Amino acid sequence: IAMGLLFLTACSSGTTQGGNTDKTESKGIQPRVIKAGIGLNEDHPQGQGLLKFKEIVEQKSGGKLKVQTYFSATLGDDLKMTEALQGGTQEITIPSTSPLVGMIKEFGIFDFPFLFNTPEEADAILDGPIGKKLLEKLPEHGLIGLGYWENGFRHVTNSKHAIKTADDFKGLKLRTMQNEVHIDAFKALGANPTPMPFSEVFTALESNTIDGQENPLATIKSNKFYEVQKYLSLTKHVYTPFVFLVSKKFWDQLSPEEQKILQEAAIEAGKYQRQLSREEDQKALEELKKTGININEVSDQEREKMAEIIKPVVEKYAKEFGEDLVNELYSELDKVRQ
Ligand code: TF8
Repeated sequence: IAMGLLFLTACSSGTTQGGNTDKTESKGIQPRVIKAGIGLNEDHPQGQGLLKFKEIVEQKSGGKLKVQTYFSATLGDDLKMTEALQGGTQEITIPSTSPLVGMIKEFGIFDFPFLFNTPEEADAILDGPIGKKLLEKLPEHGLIGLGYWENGFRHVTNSKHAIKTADDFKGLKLRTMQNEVHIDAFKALGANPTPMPFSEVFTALESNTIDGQENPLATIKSNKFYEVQKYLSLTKHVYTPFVFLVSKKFWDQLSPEEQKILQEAAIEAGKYQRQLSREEDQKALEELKKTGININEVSDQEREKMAEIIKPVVEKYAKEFGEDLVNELYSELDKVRQ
């Protein structure tokens, strides 16, 4: 009896310490419905990764935690869904880090053009101390970050002409993400950047409100941009990640057991998602060739020229995001490259 009492006391003090009035630790796994929305389609690696996450969560929870999936921005664009997480009306979303830079400026280091050469370099930084440090900034904004997934290397499409040299950017009206590094980088190249949410891009291309956009091949394929674009130039000008976000309001109601299930599922599904994303990057190129869009390579020499033109922009933002952080980023990258 004495031991039983001791156990009960330990449990209840554990929960009051967490600041919760309900006894989360004794709840184990509760039946819950988790609303998860993303901006891209179900057939995109982001959508397939979310389905994998759902499968893992439902299996690990014995069917008690149900993940309701919403694809193709039906719940809104990246920023709107992130706000819904903060307000507690949606539980999960997986946005690009780029539009979150208005909230946490340091995420902008991942928007530096020509930073990563391979997806593996990105993995090492995102899964290492720098990636972790940035996830730790999320809770004060009402968000929990469970890790990074892959969006990938971005390439430019447009309706005017092939981009073969740095000069070819001049005068092009290009949609960018809502992100100052991207806006300033394209300005430096002489383009006319037009930031807008992703969900508006197809229509803007179709109506010629803009000449072009830039995204990874899987997205250009899945969202059928080849139907409204003539040229795809393999600029590989920047790698951008996704971040797996959970509403903190929701997270704080979960038992440690439930939190563990979501954390593990986000990582496990993320491994699957990255793998798929890399396979799809290759496959999408082959399939895009069949659509009739004009595809051209961009020489390393021209990509270096572009990087040179953008360098002052990167230097400006390195100061703004914190030189210690940026120096740490470069030295971590050096380690990975050895
Ligand atoms: C963009 C991003 C998007 C994603 C997605 C809609 O261009 O690459 O594809 O963030 O959530 O806005």
